Amino acid sequence: MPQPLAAAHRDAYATDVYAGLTHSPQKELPSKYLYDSIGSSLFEVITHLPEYGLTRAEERILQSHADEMCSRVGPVGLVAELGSGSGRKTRLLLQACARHRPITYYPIEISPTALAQCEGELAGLASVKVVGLEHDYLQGLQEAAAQRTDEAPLWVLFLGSTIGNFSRTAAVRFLRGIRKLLRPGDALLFGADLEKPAWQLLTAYDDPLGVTASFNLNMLGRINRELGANFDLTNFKHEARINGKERAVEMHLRAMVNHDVRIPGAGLPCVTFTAGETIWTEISHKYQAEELIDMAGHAGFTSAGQWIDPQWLFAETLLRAT
Ligand code: AVJ
Repeated sequence: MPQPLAAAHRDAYATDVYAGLTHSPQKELPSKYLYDSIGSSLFEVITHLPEYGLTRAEERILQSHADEMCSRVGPVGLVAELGSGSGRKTRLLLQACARHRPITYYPIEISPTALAQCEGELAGLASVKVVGLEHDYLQGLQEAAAQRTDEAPLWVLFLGSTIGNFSRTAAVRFLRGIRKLLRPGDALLFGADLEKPAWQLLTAYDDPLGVTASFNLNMLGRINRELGANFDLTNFKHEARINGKERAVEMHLRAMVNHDVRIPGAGLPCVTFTAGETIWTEISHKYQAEELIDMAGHAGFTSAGQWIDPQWLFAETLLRAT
């Protein structure tokens, strides 16, 4: 009997937690696990913080240019979004597209709570049929692409600079993975945060209100809840740091005292932490605008336009599969 989806996800989670916390010398946890229902809610708050301008920058770009983007892509029938987000930004694009013809929108998301929220947010849009896909990105995209009924282009959205969580090499590999599922004429719109001064990145990823700290610490709270662990969150401190070599900002959780933690659900009876050591939880790469077009070129796309927000340097790049 095939395993129910939720159980399969739990096993993958336990396996990843095991691998990450036994990784030596640098313990790590994959950033995709920041987004359970508490983490997704905290991230939503982060997007409203004055210090974190990224999401609002992307919203401004879409507000001003959604119509133009849609006319450049042409009359699409299907829109697939990798990571559903809150739906606020997507609404602008879907409304612009659906003015030309009715469309089906596939939000793709492994988090059922995020998916449900997005479906709820966008359900009422005229001429838009919403079909959520609870899959990882490429699997979901394959599923969406299989639903084509005509020659109309498929439009893939990859917003919010989620691409920044991949290494530069993995990002190109991922773009290539998307390209393989597309036909010539299909389009990809992707958002990416641009390089900016260290002070600006450090306050954006370590805000004075402490929301990002809570967002990061929730990584351990989630392990307590879902894998029966006994992390004492007060033993850890949130840290944002610049990685100059990778042109990125990282998040870590720093252990403040020597102590042990038990994680029964991941098969870890005793994880030892030494005062001062960290768990690496996220890397967010920052780009140069032209570099993004280069990366896409290596993955089989050509640029159909790029829009940059001057107030918070962020680029929206529209690509066509060639
Ligand atoms: C949602 C991955 C784009 O990397 O800026 C926000 C997540 N991390 N604050 C980012 C995040 C810390 C965010 N992304």
